[in-house]
Amino acid sequence: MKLEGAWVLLLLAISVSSVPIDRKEVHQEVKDEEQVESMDTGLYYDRYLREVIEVLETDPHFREKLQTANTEDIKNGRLSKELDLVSHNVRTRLDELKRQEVSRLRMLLKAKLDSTNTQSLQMDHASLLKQFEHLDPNNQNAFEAKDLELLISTATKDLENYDAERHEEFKRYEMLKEHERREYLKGLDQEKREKEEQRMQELKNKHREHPKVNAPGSVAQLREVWEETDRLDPKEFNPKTFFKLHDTNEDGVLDEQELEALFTKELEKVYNPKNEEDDMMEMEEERLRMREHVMKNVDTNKDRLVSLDEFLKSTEKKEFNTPKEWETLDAKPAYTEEELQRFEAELRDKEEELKRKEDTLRQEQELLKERGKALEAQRREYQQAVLEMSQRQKDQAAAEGQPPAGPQGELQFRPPQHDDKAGKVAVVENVEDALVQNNLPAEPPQNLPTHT
Ligand SMILES: [Ca+2]
Ligand SMILES: [Ca+2]
Repeated sequence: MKLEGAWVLLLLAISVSSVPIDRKEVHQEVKDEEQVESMDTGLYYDRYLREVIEVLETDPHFREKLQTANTEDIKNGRLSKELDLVSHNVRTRLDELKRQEVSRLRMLLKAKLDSTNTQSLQMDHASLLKQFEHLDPNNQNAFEAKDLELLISTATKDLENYDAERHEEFKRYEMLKEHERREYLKGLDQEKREKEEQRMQELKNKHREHPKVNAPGSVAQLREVWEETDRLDPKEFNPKTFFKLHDTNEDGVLDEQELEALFTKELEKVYNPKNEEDDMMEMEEERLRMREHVMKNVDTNKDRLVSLDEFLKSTEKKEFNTPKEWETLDAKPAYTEEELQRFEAELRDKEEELKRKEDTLRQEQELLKERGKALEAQRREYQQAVLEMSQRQKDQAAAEGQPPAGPQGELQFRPPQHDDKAGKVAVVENVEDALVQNNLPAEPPQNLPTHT
């Protein structure tokens, strides 16, 4: 599972929260490191982000600044300025990380250009690198304050867009599923189609039959976790204890992962990986919706983390105690018919484009074959010409009573009546040399169609 929103600040905060002083804290540090390890922001530069943070936290000065920094300091770039004061050794390691990242991005660019068949011989790396916003492309060899600032701001922005992108991705997944279903049904005869349609409808109905799902974050939902997962007495339900129990990394806040873990019990009422009718992709979408619902109501300072204070305040609200049923995904379709039509049109366009590319390739192949044949014919013609020329030379030499010339034009005294063959070969070699020097076409003409 991905940690979409416990963004840079959290990563930074986790790193600094672990200064080993006594045994207990050493344990804590091990736990924190595991935590950082297990987190995946889902960003394509996730590894670079983590490594930069890891290196930065080895610097005592930066570490100290981090401990006193607040969200604003980090967001507005004030923290990045502290980079000028970190040790030389740390700077060198950061420079190295940046060079590695730039080199990785170059490889990505190259792979992308190769896949689109763009002529990449004159690739302008410096300007192409500008499309990556998480580092400063103007300076490819050193990690500067600007790099840290860009890394933090880009990661924050990207993580904020991440949920929206996930919803969009899910929608496309559902549309593709429906498209394939319709195509499959189209290919059947009427009798079979009706049977299949009925079978599919039954599965759909079966999926919809499930116990009622409690609204995430409501007292009913939390009590169920308390009772069935934590195995505690329902009469003793206590929000503060509940919070502490589920703050599994003990950093004082519930992050998105910890929150999402609370919904497993509810999700299991609807989704079972063993059932044909239950789609686990839908389960993950449902989990995301639940987390967003709770964050919207509970995370009042919008830092994508639930503090104890925010949590306790939410339990005092009226909605918390009013039992409400959660409307699951199957209640309404993820897309409209028009959206599906548009999606199918896009699919058709893509298919046609692929077909066009295939046709072009086939034509090129034909052209190459034809050219090969023409070259072969040309080669034979030259060979014939060479033979004829050598015969003429030989005849001429015989007529003049001279021995034929050697490869270097030297005289070779061999009476033609005794050693006919050797003389012929020597002359042939000579003529071939002459042909090459006269620049007769040895290469095919360079008018192959270019790739598009
Ligand atoms: Ca936590
Ligand atoms: Ca919060």
